[in-house]
Amino acid sequence: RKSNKLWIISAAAIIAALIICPAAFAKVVIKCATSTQPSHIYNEGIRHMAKIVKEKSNGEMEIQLFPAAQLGSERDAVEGLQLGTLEMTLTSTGPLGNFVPAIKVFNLPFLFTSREAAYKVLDGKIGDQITASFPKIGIRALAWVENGFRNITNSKRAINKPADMDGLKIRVMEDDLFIATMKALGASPLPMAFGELYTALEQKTVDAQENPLAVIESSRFFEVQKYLAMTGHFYSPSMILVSEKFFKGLKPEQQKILQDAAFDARDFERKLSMEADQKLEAELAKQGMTVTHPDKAPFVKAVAGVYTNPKIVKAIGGGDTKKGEA
Ligand code: EAX
Repeated sequence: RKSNKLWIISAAAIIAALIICPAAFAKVVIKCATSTQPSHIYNEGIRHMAKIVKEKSNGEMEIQLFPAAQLGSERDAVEGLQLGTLEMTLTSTGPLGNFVPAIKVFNLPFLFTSREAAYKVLDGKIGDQITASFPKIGIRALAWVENGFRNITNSKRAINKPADMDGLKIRVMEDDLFIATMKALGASPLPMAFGELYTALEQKTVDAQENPLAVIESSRFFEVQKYLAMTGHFYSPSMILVSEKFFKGLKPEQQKILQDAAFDARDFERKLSMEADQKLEAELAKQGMTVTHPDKAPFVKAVAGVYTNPKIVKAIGGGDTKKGEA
């Protein structure tokens, strides 16, 4: 008798729990990998997105953030999405040209002179066409976010003109356009994953690197780099990406929650990026960096050949890569 009653009570309790709180029984865990340090704007953007997703799904969906390349490089993350071993990443376009060649177009130096111009293209027809081509490679592109305008740091000398770049060993992201650009400026580029960069600078494997101020500050490159030149030579877009396999397995309402939250995170993150540019130059100077503002015209002139280099043109068109299909 007693055990029968207990059984009924516990069954009722489980049913009640399922009605009140189905999330406890059907949780969607979304692991998200980034390569930058926890305080960087990417991770602020993802935490913002995680909060919205949690609220909108009544706790049914949870984004778990793994920053600082804990789960591997940006390239590893992209491959993880394709395999379905990782659900989500926020990555720069650095490694993406190896998967979707059309992305390389955004790796051209001095392509955008303002954020507004970049947003117009990325959030418009061209950006949409590129994101629409991602499912073919097993990835869903949710939104264009931002890394920002890249500036050059080094441990050797102040940079005021292209000639000051001569012979500098500079780490670049893994794409032929970055290599071609730095060669055109007279430097010796070395492609390397971001996670290895601080140590490479510290041990002087390379003299220089280039990144937006928000990355330079959050990764504490000021500890190992003395000079900062505000060249703004690349506008570096980034993307919020999820595994297509994972996305397809979600309910339509869950897909919508994720997509809407990504757009919200995009606007939030871009604002942080803009604010970082406004305040971090002074902060980095305070940390001991010598900041220069080179005249950009000679730099623009020096890299003009990158736009007409037949190999580069072919690569952007998709003819020079192994895996891409766009
Ligand atoms: O995406 O590799 C880089 O320099 C990137 O700017 C960084 O990982 C942020």
